[in-house]
Amino acid sequence: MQDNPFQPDAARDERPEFTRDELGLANRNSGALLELLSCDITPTGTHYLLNHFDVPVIAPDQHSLTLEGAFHAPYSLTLAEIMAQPQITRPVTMECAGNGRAGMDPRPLSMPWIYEAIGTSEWTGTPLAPLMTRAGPKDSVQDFAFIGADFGYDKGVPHHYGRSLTPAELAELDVMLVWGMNGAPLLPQHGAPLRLIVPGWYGMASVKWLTKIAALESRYTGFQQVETYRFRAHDDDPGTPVNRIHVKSLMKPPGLPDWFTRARMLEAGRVTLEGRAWSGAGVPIARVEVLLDGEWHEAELTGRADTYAWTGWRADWEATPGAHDLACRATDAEGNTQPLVAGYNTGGFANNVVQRVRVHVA
Ligand SMILES: Nc1nc2c(c(=O)[nH]1)N[C@H]1C(S)=C(S)[C@@H](COP(=O)(O)O)O[C@H]1N2
Ligand SMILES: [Mo]
Repeated sequence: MQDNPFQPDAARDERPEFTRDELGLANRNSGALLELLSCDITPTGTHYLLNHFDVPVIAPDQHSLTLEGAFHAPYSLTLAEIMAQPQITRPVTMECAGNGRAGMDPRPLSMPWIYEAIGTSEWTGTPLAPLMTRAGPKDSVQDFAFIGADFGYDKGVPHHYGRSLTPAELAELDVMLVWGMNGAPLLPQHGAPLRLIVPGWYGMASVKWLTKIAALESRYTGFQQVETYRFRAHDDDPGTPVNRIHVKSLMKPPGLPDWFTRARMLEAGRVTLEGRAWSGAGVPIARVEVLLDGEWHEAELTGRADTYAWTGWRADWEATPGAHDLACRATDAEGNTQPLVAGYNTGGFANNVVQRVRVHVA
Protein backbone atom coordinates (compact mmCIF):
# COMPACT_ATOMS: atom_id res chain seq x y z
CA MET A 1 0.00 0.00 0.00
CA GLN A 2 1.29 3.47 -0.78
CA ASP A 3 -0.44 6.83 -0.24
CA ASN A 4 -2.37 6.77 3.00
CA PRO A 5 -5.75 8.47 2.48
CA PHE A 6 -6.53 8.34 6.20
CA GLN A 7 -3.82 10.77 7.24
CA PRO A 8 -4.42 13.39 8.49
CA ASP A 9 -7.83 12.23 9.67
CA ALA A 10 -9.99 15.32 9.23
CA ALA A 11 -13.10 13.56 10.52
CA ARG A 12 -11.67 13.53 14.04
CA ASP A 13 -12.12 17.27 14.24
CA GLU A 14 -15.86 17.03 13.66
CA ARG A 15 -18.21 16.96 16.63
CA PRO A 16 -21.40 15.29 15.45
CA GLU A 17 -24.67 15.94 17.17
CA PHE A 18 -25.38 12.57 18.84
CA THR A 19 -26.56 13.01 22.40
CA ARG A 20 -25.10 11.44 25.50
CA ASP A 21 -28.31 9.40 25.97
CA GLU A 22 -27.98 7.96 22.46
CA LEU A 23 -24.35 7.10 23.18
CA GLY A 24 -25.40 5.33 26.38
CA LEU A 25 -27.99 3.27 24.47
CA ALA A 26 -25.44 2.48 21.77
CA ASN A 27 -23.01 1.18 24.39
CA ARG A 28 -25.66 -1.10 25.89
CA ASN A 29 -27.14 -2.34 22.63
CA SER A 30 -24.26 -3.62 20.56
CA GLY A 31 -24.54 -4.36 16.85
CA ALA A 32 -23.15 -6.85 14.34
CA LEU A 33 -19.55 -6.54 13.17
CA LEU A 34 -20.08 -6.09 9.43
CA GLU A 35 -16.92 -8.08 8.55
CA LEU A 36 -18.65 -11.14 10.05
CA LEU A 37 -21.31 -10.96 7.32
CA SER A 38 -19.03 -13.61 5.79
CA CYS A 39 -20.42 -16.09 8.36
CA ASP A 40 -23.68 -17.95 7.58
CA ILE A 41 -24.46 -17.91 11.29
CA THR A 42 -23.55 -14.83 13.28
CA PRO A 43 -21.14 -15.76 16.10
CA THR A 44 -23.32 -15.58 19.22
CA GLY A 45 -21.51 -12.75 20.98
CA THR A 46 -21.84 -10.52 17.92
CA HIS A 47 -25.57 -10.98 17.33
CA TYR A 48 -27.01 -7.50 17.86
CA LEU A 49 -28.75 -6.66 21.14
CA LEU A 50 -31.77 -4.51 21.84
CA ASN A 51 -32.92 -4.41 25.46
CA HIS A 52 -35.38 -1.72 26.46
CA PHE A 53 -35.10 -2.08 30.22
CA ASP A 54 -32.74 -3.97 32.56
CA VAL A 55 -31.90 -7.56 31.71
CA PRO A 56 -33.73 -9.79 34.22
CA VAL A 57 -31.71 -12.75 35.45
CA ILE A 58 -34.08 -15.72 35.78
CA ALA A 59 -32.96 -19.06 37.16
CA PRO A 60 -34.13 -21.82 34.79
CA ASP A 61 -35.69 -23.81 37.66
CA GLN A 62 -37.62 -20.72 38.78
CA HIS A 63 -39.14 -20.03 35.36
CA SER A 64 -42.62 -20.91 34.22
CA LEU A 65 -44.82 -19.91 31.33
CA THR A 66 -48.48 -19.21 32.07
CA LEU A 67 -51.24 -19.30 29.47
CA GLU A 68 -54.14 -17.33 30.93
CA GLY A 69 -57.27 -15.42 29.99
CA ALA A 70 -59.77 -16.50 27.34
CA PHE A 71 -58.63 -20.12 27.00
CA HIS A 72 -60.91 -23.11 27.72
CA ALA A 73 -58.07 -24.83 29.60
CA PRO A 74 -55.48 -22.30 30.80
CA TYR A 75 -52.32 -23.85 32.26
CA SER A 76 -48.71 -23.23 33.26
CA LEU A 77 -45.57 -25.09 32.23
CA THR A 78 -42.14 -25.21 33.79
CA LEU A 79 -39.12 -24.74 31.58
CA ALA A 80 -38.34 -28.46 31.92
CA GLU A 81 -41.84 -29.32 30.65
CA ILE A 82 -41.43 -26.94 27.71
CA MET A 83 -38.01 -28.40 26.88
CA ALA A 84 -39.59 -31.87 26.82
CA GLN A 85 -41.74 -30.81 23.81
CA PRO A 86 -40.69 -31.81 20.27
CA GLN A 87 -37.46 -29.94 19.52
CA ILE A 88 -36.63 -28.01 16.35
CA THR A 89 -33.63 -25.87 15.34
CA ARG A 90 -33.96 -23.20 12.65
CA PRO A 91 -31.68 -20.46 11.36
CA VAL A 92 -33.58 -17.18 11.48
CA THR A 93 -32.35 -13.73 10.47
CA MET A 94 -33.45 -11.11 12.98
CA GLU A 95 -33.31 -7.35 12.45
CA CYS A 96 -34.29 -4.52 14.76
CA ALA A 97 -37.05 -2.32 13.36
CA GLY A 98 -34.89 0.66 14.32
CA ASN A 99 -31.96 -0.49 12.18
CA GLY A 100 -30.91 2.46 10.00
CA ARG A 101 -32.54 5.04 12.26
CA ALA A 102 -29.40 7.19 12.42
CA GLY A 103 -29.63 7.59 8.64
CA MET A 104 -32.99 9.38 8.78
CA ASP A 105 -33.31 13.13 8.56
CA PRO A 106 -34.20 14.48 11.05
CA ARG A 107 -32.77 11.66 13.16
CA PRO A 108 -35.42 10.25 15.54
CA LEU A 109 -34.01 10.14 19.08
CA SER A 110 -33.71 6.52 20.17
CA MET A 111 -31.13 3.78 19.71
CA PRO A 112 -29.02 5.25 16.85
CA TRP A 113 -28.43 2.21 14.69
CA ILE A 114 -26.58 2.77 11.41
CA TYR A 115 -26.57 -0.63 9.62
CA GLU A 116 -25.67 -3.20 12.28
CA ALA A 117 -28.86 -4.29 14.09
CA ILE A 118 -28.88 -7.63 12.30
CA GLY A 119 -27.92 -11.22 12.95
CA THR A 120 -28.71 -14.80 12.00
CA SER A 121 -28.81 -17.46 14.69
CA GLU A 122 -29.79 -21.09 14.89
CA TRP A 123 -32.60 -21.03 17.40
CA THR A 124 -33.54 -24.20 19.26
CA GLY A 125 -36.97 -24.61 20.76
CA THR A 126 -40.44 -25.90 20.00
CA PRO A 127 -43.26 -24.65 17.76
CA LEU A 128 -45.71 -22.53 19.74
CA ALA A 129 -48.89 -23.64 17.94
CA PRO A 130 -49.44 -27.05 19.66
CA LEU A 131 -49.11 -25.45 23.11
CA MET A 132 -51.73 -22.84 22.16
CA THR A 133 -54.07 -25.48 20.78
CA ARG A 134 -53.75 -27.43 24.02
CA ALA A 135 -55.02 -24.41 26.00
CA GLY A 136 -58.02 -24.10 23.66
CA PRO A 137 -58.41 -20.40 22.80
CA LYS A 138 -62.06 -19.29 22.88
CA ASP A 139 -63.65 -18.14 19.60
CA SER A 140 -63.96 -14.67 21.11
CA VAL A 141 -60.18 -14.14 21.31
CA GLN A 142 -58.99 -11.03 19.45
CA ASP A 143 -55.35 -10.90 20.50
CA PHE A 144 -52.71 -12.98 22.21
CA ALA A 145 -50.41 -10.86 24.38
CA PHE A 146 -46.87 -12.11 24.97
CA ILE A 147 -45.42 -10.61 28.13
CA GLY A 148 -41.77 -10.46 29.18
CA ALA A 149 -40.42 -10.36 32.73
CA ASP A 150 -38.60 -7.06 32.14
CA PHE A 151 -40.26 -3.91 33.43
CA GLY A 152 -39.55 -0.21 33.11
CA TYR A 153 -40.77 3.17 31.89
CA ASP A 154 -41.13 4.73 28.46
CA LYS A 155 -42.60 8.23 28.05
CA GLY A 156 -43.63 7.98 31.71
CA VAL A 157 -45.62 4.78 31.23
CA PRO A 158 -44.54 1.86 33.45
CA HIS A 159 -44.96 -1.52 31.76
CA HIS A 160 -43.67 -5.00 31.18
CA TYR A 161 -42.29 -5.35 27.65
CA GLY A 162 -45.15 -6.99 25.78
CA ARG A 163 -46.32 -7.53 22.23
CA SER A 164 -49.36 -9.17 20.69
CA LEU A 165 -50.33 -11.22 17.65
CA THR A 166 -53.88 -11.75 16.41
CA PRO A 167 -55.18 -15.32 15.96
CA ALA A 168 -54.87 -14.81 12.16
CA GLU A 169 -51.25 -13.63 12.44
CA LEU A 170 -50.38 -16.51 14.73
CA ALA A 171 -51.90 -18.96 12.24
CA GLU A 172 -49.71 -17.78 9.39
CA LEU A 173 -46.42 -17.22 11.26
CA ASP A 174 -44.03 -20.03 12.26
CA VAL A 175 -43.70 -18.79 15.84
CA MET A 176 -41.26 -20.67 18.09
CA LEU A 177 -40.60 -20.76 21.82
CA VAL A 178 -36.83 -21.03 22.15
CA TRP A 179 -34.32 -21.86 24.87
CA GLY A 180 -31.18 -22.38 22.76
CA MET A 181 -29.07 -20.22 20.46
CA ASN A 182 -26.34 -21.65 18.23
CA GLY A 183 -26.20 -24.92 20.12
CA ALA A 184 -25.85 -23.36 23.58
CA PRO A 185 -28.34 -22.25 26.22
CA LEU A 186 -29.90 -18.85 25.53
CA LEU A 187 -27.86 -16.04 27.12
CA PRO A 188 -29.47 -13.65 29.65
CA GLN A 189 -29.24 -10.69 27.29
CA HIS A 190 -31.02 -12.64 24.52
CA GLY A 191 -33.98 -13.60 26.72
CA ALA A 192 -32.97 -16.59 28.86
CA PRO A 193 -34.40 -18.91 29.80
CA LEU A 194 -37.25 -18.64 27.25
CA ARG A 195 -38.12 -16.28 24.43
CA LEU A 196 -40.41 -16.03 21.47
CA ILE A 197 -39.07 -16.01 17.90
CA VAL A 198 -41.38 -14.58 15.26
CA PRO A 199 -39.53 -15.36 12.01
CA GLY A 200 -39.89 -12.82 9.23
CA TRP A 201 -40.99 -9.95 11.45
CA TYR A 202 -38.79 -7.24 12.89
CA GLY A 203 -37.21 -8.16 16.21
CA MET A 204 -39.68 -6.33 18.47
CA ALA A 205 -42.17 -9.20 18.06
CA SER A 206 -39.72 -11.78 19.45
CA VAL A 207 -40.45 -11.20 23.15
CA LYS A 208 -37.61 -12.15 25.49
CA TRP A 209 -37.88 -13.49 29.07
CA LEU A 210 -41.35 -14.74 28.12
CA THR A 211 -43.42 -15.54 31.20
CA LYS A 212 -47.05 -15.05 30.17
CA ILE A 213 -49.34 -15.53 27.19
CA ALA A 214 -52.71 -13.86 27.72
CA ALA A 215 -55.68 -14.57 25.44
CA LEU A 216 -57.66 -11.32 25.20
CA GLU A 217 -61.25 -10.71 24.10
CA SER A 218 -60.28 -7.18 23.07
CA ARG A 219 -57.22 -5.81 21.28
CA TYR A 220 -54.00 -5.62 23.31
CA THR A 221 -53.14 -2.03 24.23
CA GLY A 222 -49.66 -2.47 25.75
CA PHE A 223 -47.23 0.41 25.26
CA GLN A 224 -44.91 -1.50 22.91
CA GLN A 225 -47.90 -2.46 20.77
CA VAL A 226 -49.84 0.78 20.38
CA GLU A 227 -47.55 3.68 21.35
CA THR A 228 -44.49 2.65 19.44
CA TYR A 229 -43.60 0.41 16.45
CA ARG A 230 -45.94 2.34 14.17
CA PHE A 231 -45.10 4.14 10.95
CA ARG A 232 -46.14 7.71 11.74
CA ALA A 233 -45.46 10.68 9.45
CA HIS A 234 -45.87 13.11 12.37
CA ASP A 235 -46.71 12.92 16.07
CA ASP A 236 -50.50 13.15 15.61
CA ASP A 237 -50.58 10.52 12.88
CA PRO A 238 -52.23 7.28 14.17
CA GLY A 239 -49.94 5.48 11.73
CA THR A 240 -49.77 1.83 10.70
CA PRO A 241 -48.11 -1.07 12.54
CA VAL A 242 -44.53 -2.11 11.91
CA ASN A 243 -44.44 -5.86 11.36
CA ARG A 244 -42.64 -7.77 8.59
CA ILE A 245 -39.01 -7.06 7.73
CA HIS A 246 -38.43 -4.91 4.64
CA VAL A 247 -36.03 -6.13 1.94
CA LYS A 248 -32.41 -5.19 2.62
CA SER A 249 -28.80 -6.07 1.86
CA LEU A 250 -25.42 -5.36 3.39
CA MET A 251 -21.87 -5.65 2.11
CA LYS A 252 -18.94 -6.98 4.08
CA PRO A 253 -16.69 -3.91 3.88
CA PRO A 254 -13.79 -4.89 1.56
CA GLY A 255 -10.07 -4.33 2.18
CA LEU A 256 -8.63 -2.78 5.32
CA PRO A 257 -10.37 -0.35 7.66
CA ASP A 258 -9.41 3.01 9.01
CA TRP A 259 -9.93 2.60 12.77
CA PHE A 260 -11.92 5.79 13.27
CA THR A 261 -13.98 6.34 10.13
CA ARG A 262 -14.27 2.66 9.04
CA ALA A 263 -13.45 3.89 5.51
CA ARG A 264 -11.68 1.15 3.52
CA MET A 265 -8.28 0.86 1.86
CA LEU A 266 -7.55 -1.71 -0.82
CA GLU A 267 -5.18 -2.57 -3.66
CA ALA A 268 -6.12 -2.07 -7.30
CA GLY A 269 -7.16 -5.17 -9.21
CA ARG A 270 -9.84 -7.84 -8.85
CA VAL A 271 -11.80 -7.72 -5.59
CA THR A 272 -14.61 -10.10 -4.69
CA LEU A 273 -17.31 -8.20 -2.85
CA GLU A 274 -19.63 -10.24 -0.67
CA GLY A 275 -22.54 -9.75 1.65
CA ARG A 276 -26.01 -10.82 2.73
CA ALA A 277 -29.56 -9.98 1.66
CA TRP A 278 -32.89 -10.76 3.31
CA SER A 279 -36.54 -9.87 3.30
CA GLY A 280 -39.51 -10.46 5.60
CA ALA A 281 -42.14 -13.16 5.98
CA GLY A 282 -39.95 -15.83 4.37
CA VAL A 283 -40.04 -14.10 0.94
CA PRO A 284 -36.89 -15.09 -0.98
CA ILE A 285 -34.38 -12.66 -2.45
CA ALA A 286 -34.72 -12.43 -6.24
CA ARG A 287 -31.62 -10.37 -7.02
CA VAL A 288 -28.84 -8.28 -5.55
CA GLU A 289 -27.10 -5.52 -7.52
CA VAL A 290 -23.89 -3.73 -6.63
CA LEU A 291 -23.06 -0.16 -7.63
CA LEU A 292 -19.57 -0.13 -9.15
CA ASP A 293 -18.18 3.03 -10.69
CA GLY A 294 -21.64 4.50 -11.16
CA GLU A 295 -23.31 1.42 -12.70
CA TRP A 296 -25.44 -1.31 -11.18
CA HIS A 297 -24.14 -4.85 -11.76
CA GLU A 298 -25.88 -8.12 -11.00
CA ALA A 299 -24.37 -10.02 -8.05
CA GLU A 300 -24.38 -13.82 -7.82
CA LEU A 301 -26.66 -15.26 -5.12
CA THR A 302 -24.95 -17.96 -3.06
CA GLY A 303 -28.03 -19.37 -1.36
CA ARG A 304 -29.65 -19.50 2.03
CA ALA A 305 -29.84 -22.12 4.75
CA ASP A 306 -33.57 -21.90 5.40
CA THR A 307 -36.76 -19.96 4.62
CA TYR A 308 -36.13 -17.34 7.29
CA ALA A 309 -32.35 -17.01 6.90
CA TRP A 310 -30.50 -14.44 4.82
CA THR A 311 -29.09 -15.14 1.35
CA GLY A 312 -25.38 -14.76 0.54
CA TRP A 313 -24.23 -12.81 -2.52
CA ARG A 314 -20.96 -11.96 -4.22
CA ALA A 315 -19.71 -9.87 -7.12
CA ASP A 316 -16.28 -9.29 -8.69
CA TRP A 317 -14.98 -5.77 -9.16
CA GLU A 318 -11.91 -4.50 -11.01
CA ALA A 319 -10.86 -1.83 -8.56
CA THR A 320 -9.09 1.17 -10.11
CA PRO A 321 -7.05 3.70 -8.13
CA GLY A 322 -8.96 6.51 -6.45
CA ALA A 323 -11.92 6.96 -4.10
CA HIS A 324 -15.14 5.01 -4.79
CA ASP A 325 -18.55 4.79 -3.19
CA LEU A 326 -19.85 1.24 -3.39
CA ALA A 327 -23.45 0.25 -2.69
CA CYS A 328 -25.65 -2.84 -2.80
CA ARG A 329 -29.36 -3.19 -3.44
CA ALA A 330 -31.60 -6.23 -2.99
CA THR A 331 -34.97 -6.99 -4.58
CA ASP A 332 -37.24 -9.72 -3.20
CA ALA A 333 -39.50 -12.17 -5.04
CA GLU A 334 -42.47 -9.83 -4.53
CA GLY A 335 -40.61 -7.04 -6.38
CA ASN A 336 -39.90 -4.96 -3.27
CA THR A 337 -36.56 -3.21 -3.53
CA GLN A 338 -34.38 -0.87 -1.48
CA PRO A 339 -34.69 2.90 -1.89
CA LEU A 340 -31.69 5.05 -2.82
CA VAL A 341 -32.81 7.80 -0.47
CA ALA A 342 -33.96 7.16 3.12
CA GLY A 343 -37.62 7.69 3.96
CA TYR A 344 -38.79 9.16 7.23
CA ASN A 345 -41.15 8.21 10.04
CA THR A 346 -41.16 9.58 13.57
CA GLY A 347 -39.90 6.37 15.19
CA GLY A 348 -37.10 5.82 12.68
CA PHE A 349 -38.37 2.36 11.69
CA ALA A 350 -37.53 0.09 8.76
CA ASN A 351 -34.95 2.29 7.05
CA ASN A 352 -33.79 -0.04 4.29
CA VAL A 353 -31.96 2.59 2.22
CA VAL A 354 -28.99 1.12 0.29
CA GLN A 355 -25.74 0.90 2.26
CA ARG A 356 -22.87 3.09 1.03
CA VAL A 357 -19.29 1.96 1.53
CA ARG A 358 -16.45 4.42 0.85
CA VAL A 359 -13.29 2.73 -0.39
CA HIS A 360 -9.87 4.13 -1.32
CA VAL A 361 -7.98 2.11 -3.91
CA ALA A 362 -4.20 2.46 -3.89
N1 LIG B 1 -38.92 -8.70 26.85
C1 LIG B 1 -38.31 -8.04 25.84
N2 LIG B 1 -38.32 -8.60 24.62
C2 LIG B 1 -37.73 -7.95 23.58
C3 LIG B 1 -37.12 -6.68 23.76
C4 LIG B 1 -37.12 -6.14 25.07
O1 LIG B 1 -36.58 -5.05 25.31
N3 LIG B 1 -37.73 -6.84 26.08
N4 LIG B 1 -36.59 -6.03 22.67
C5 LIG B 1 -37.16 -6.42 21.38
C6 LIG B 1 -36.48 -5.84 20.24
S1 LIG B 1 -36.90 -4.24 19.86
C7 LIG B 1 -35.62 -6.55 19.45
S2 LIG B 1 -34.98 -5.88 18.05
C8 LIG B 1 -35.25 -7.94 19.81
C9 LIG B 1 -33.75 -8.03 19.96
O2 LIG B 1 -33.37 -9.33 20.30
P1 LIG B 1 -31.82 -9.63 20.61
O3 LIG B 1 -31.36 -8.62 21.62
O4 LIG B 1 -31.77 -11.02 21.10
O5 LIG B 1 -31.10 -9.45 19.30
O6 LIG B 1 -35.84 -8.37 21.01
C10 LIG B 1 -37.17 -7.94 21.22
N5 LIG B 1 -37.74 -8.56 22.38
MO1 LIG C 1 -35.82 -3.66 17.88
